[in-house]
Amino acid sequence: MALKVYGPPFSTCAARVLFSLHEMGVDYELVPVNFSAGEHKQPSYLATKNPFGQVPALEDGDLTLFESRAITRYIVTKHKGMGADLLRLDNPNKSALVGVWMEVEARNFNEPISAIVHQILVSPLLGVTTDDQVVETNAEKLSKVLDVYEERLSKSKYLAGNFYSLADLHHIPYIHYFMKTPKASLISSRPHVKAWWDDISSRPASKKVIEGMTFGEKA
Ligand code: GS8
Repeated sequence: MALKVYGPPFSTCAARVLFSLHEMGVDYELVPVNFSAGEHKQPSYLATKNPFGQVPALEDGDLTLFESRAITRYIVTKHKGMGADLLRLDNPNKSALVGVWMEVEARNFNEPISAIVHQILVSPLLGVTTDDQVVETNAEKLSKVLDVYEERLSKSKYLAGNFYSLADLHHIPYIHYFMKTPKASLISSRPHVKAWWDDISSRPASKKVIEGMTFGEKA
């Protein structure tokens, strides 16, 4: 039985899981979760999929997981040898560097970029006015993070080294939407960051998932 991913494909966190499944060549069934109807807040969803009432959730046989980054690690570990070697599990040094940059994405990068995307792209869809002050504060924070990325990517092609890894992949969902905002120049004005983004977003697996990330509703 194919594993099941719960979540709308436009959701950044659900998409993060889909990128890893496509990279590993794993079949899956995408089970839509209707945000507008509040399906993710229903008692049965909370009890059996994700107690925090969010997407994604993953079901693989008896195993149910939530938290997109934990799910991608599970997929890559379980299907090691099938697709791209995205965790470098056989090499402690490389694997540790993948771990470092996965932490950087989750702790330094995600917060400012998600705030900007939500303010500029999501708020208007919800009838809420964009708070320019929040955008500017987070753009400043993101710039500082991207300065570190620019330096790092001038020394290696990808974040953890000269190999594509989950550390890179985890960035794709938010940058995809961010590039549709007037703040996209924070990426495109940094030559190494821009070259890295062009590279990771044009991988066949990336292109396939990005096709489904149409922004009609909420990211
Ligand atoms: C965050 C999940 C999350 O924010 C993860 O899986 O990585 N740390 C978790 N999910 C959002 C959609 S992300 O586009 C979500 O479900 N939002 C709806 C809500 O909170 O009601």
